[in-house]
Amino acid sequence: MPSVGPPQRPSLFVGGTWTSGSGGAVDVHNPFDGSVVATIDQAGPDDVIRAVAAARTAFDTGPWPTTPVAERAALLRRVAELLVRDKEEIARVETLDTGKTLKESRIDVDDVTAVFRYYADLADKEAGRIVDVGLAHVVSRVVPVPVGVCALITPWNYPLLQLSWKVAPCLAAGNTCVIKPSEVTPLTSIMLVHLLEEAGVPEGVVNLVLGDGPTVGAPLTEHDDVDMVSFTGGLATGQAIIRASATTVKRVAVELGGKNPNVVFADTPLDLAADWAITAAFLHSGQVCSAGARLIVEDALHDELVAEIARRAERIRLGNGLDPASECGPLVSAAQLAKIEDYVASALAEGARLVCGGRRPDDPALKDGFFYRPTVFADVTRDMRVVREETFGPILTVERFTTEDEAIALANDTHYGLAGAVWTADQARAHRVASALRHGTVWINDYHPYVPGAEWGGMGRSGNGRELGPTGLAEYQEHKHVWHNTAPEPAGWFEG
Ligand code: TXE
Repeated sequence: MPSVGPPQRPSLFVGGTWTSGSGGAVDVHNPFDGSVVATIDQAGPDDVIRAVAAARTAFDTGPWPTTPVAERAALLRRVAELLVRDKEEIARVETLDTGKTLKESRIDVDDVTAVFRYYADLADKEAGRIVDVGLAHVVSRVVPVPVGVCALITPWNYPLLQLSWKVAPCLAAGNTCVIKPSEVTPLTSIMLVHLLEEAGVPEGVVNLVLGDGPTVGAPLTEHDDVDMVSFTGGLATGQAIIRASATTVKRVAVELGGKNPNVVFADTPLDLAADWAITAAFLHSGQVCSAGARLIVEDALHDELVAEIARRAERIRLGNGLDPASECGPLVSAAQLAKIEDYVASALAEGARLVCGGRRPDDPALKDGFFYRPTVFADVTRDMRVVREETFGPILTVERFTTEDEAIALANDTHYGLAGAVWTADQARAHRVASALRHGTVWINDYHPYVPGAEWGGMGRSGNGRELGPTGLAEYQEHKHVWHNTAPEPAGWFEG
């Protein structure tokens, strides 16, 4: 049945049944005006234990891990069809939950649909391989097998999209899972689980628990019966998850954000550079792990570009994500707004020059939302917190360079390494700089695009493992070697 409206209670999904949790119920609020969008159930520790047990049983007793890949792929394709059917409603709920514009939410649902299709196609082609060991009586096969029970823990900025990058390859590979969305934006994850159920996912294969990190996320990462944790979120949480996983030696894949350089050489047309600088930095109010938050500009273009960016940033229309006139919605929460205000205060205290923004909007229509004006700082230095740390909000810092080597050194001077871009009309230079950047994704004369077939992930403290592409499927597989001796003879090693 098509989805109508935000999801209703009961909202946990355990062992194929919708159930309320022992953690009570909470309201989910719209970051635009604080209104209640939905009321949902919260899991308690006992619900986490039940969900892991259901996933364990479904993995150990099947049939999902041994279901032919063509059937698993068919289920993913059915999910894609249901996403197409429910696109408008899911996009609307994503906007109510996150505050992002409806235009962006619609793109997210299209991207999610493409991800399900991509992994359906890829799973269909999974063949393993034969290794020729040069012995006529031996068959040596390497076969991909699922890892087991996977905990999929997701953040609030791209709730549905991030979940699809995990759950589609996880299921394609034959695993079972427990999904734990961000407590801040859980609604479209609940909707997606409804679609997975409608598409016919067997009992216990997909489980959903809702709640915060300490109560619901942490026990998942410590549980003996969870074989793998895939996590996208903040650096500190990722570090805690890696530590928690050590006891049971779980497989861990983490994507922990970035502090991404956007390098602009002076031969880039001013309009193009300014347009893409603000798109890179302020899309979704900068709450994007790959946001181009560090603009690094060649001297000759610096002053003119900063002035043009400020002119454009001042004109960005903030508003209700459901209003087609809005170009940017609010920040997701009061906590995120407070964090941004703190970064702005620290930048000013450390001597950065405020070029524009640096405050909440005056418009009384926005007073109930978590809005913050797009903010640009120039004359920053590399040791400032605002340059080193991920702010995850509408703050752009601008640094300048004279030589190509200097640009590269600045762009790589970060503990993170998720994404970056280089803008220049000189194609040879573009490729030299792109090769030198230690970042998981590098764009040349572009910013933000990604495709399901190309890997996504970080170097350094941006994380380990990859999502999307063939590697995004391999994360959820063990590669098992089966050696078959068709004519065994005594080893003759010991005399016996
Ligand atoms: O993320 P958390 P928060 C960055 C961004 C942001 C900061 C904090 O800089 O300002 O992180 O955001 C669950 N064990 N990113 O606090 O806490 C939590 O419930 C297991 C970058 O919202 O990392 C949620 O489901 N799980 C980022 C998820 O982890 C735990 C996207 C993410 O929340 C847990 C979002 C624990 N101990 C924020 N503690 C990106 N990489 O794109 C929390 N969680």
